[in-house]
Amino acid sequence: MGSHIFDVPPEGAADDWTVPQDWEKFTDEDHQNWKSLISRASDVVGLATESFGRGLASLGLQEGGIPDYRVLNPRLKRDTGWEVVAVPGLIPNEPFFRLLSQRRFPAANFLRSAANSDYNDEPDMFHDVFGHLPMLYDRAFAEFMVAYGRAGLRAEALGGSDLLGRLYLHTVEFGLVNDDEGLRAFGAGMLSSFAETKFAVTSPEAKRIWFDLRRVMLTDYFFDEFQPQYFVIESFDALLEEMETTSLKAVYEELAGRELLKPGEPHPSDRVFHLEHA
Ligand code: HBI
Ligand code: FE
Repeated sequence: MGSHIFDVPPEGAADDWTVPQDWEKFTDEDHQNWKSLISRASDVVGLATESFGRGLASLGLQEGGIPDYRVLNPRLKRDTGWEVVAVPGLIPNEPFFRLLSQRRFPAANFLRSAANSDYNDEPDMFHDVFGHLPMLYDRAFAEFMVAYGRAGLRAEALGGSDLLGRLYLHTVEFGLVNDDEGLRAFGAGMLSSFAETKFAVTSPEAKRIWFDLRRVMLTDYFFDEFQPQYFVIESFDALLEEMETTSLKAVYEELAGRELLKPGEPHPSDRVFHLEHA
């Protein structure tokens, strides 16, 4: 597992766990590393939902090297109402959920090394800034993220944190959407890996199941290999609507103690998504 995992705020962190991005600390090598990551990743735009490409372009992420959050924020705020804040890595649930509920996206302040540019087992600045930020350009998705943060703050007391965490994983990290252009990717963990995006969106070998809230909350996952199944939402409006109209407290109670489905394990209620229906 990665080394940037914190349960106590590191030196220099504020009460909300944010740290200065300290953009000046990045070396020419870091900027080159960012440029090579971004240049390869532009292949995913054609496989991603429209708002991802719009966000990428509007944020100008493909120009220059590592973006300075002080330069990104006025544009991000104007376009989406969100801002990006630097955090030292994976932070505890409470500050994470609180930041999302405040439309402050927590992005790591370190970049993966060029050595393991293909995959890394913890969110770094490339995963956060390239994978997550452009998706905030979809209004319904951005509102879903706020609703998710608010739900997260309540979930701890209701014993629903793990269930909610799997909802996030199977949508915000590895979700697919069947939108006007057809089947497209929107999950950040997927979009920061061209190979997995290509597989999930185009391969006849990939297993795709229509999204079902309870099903995803009970589905375990891998974090170090391709997901053995992907969930397809019908739209961001539908995902937001479900988040805003479902009593999560009742769902947590209904699912408490239920055995998890292993990654890739089928369930009798699964509605298979057929690629030819895209
Ligand atoms: N959950 N508690 C917690 N803390 C994090 O930093 C965190 C998370 N879930 C997902 C997540 N980070 C990643 O998606 C980052 O890319 C934001
Ligand atoms: Fe992430």
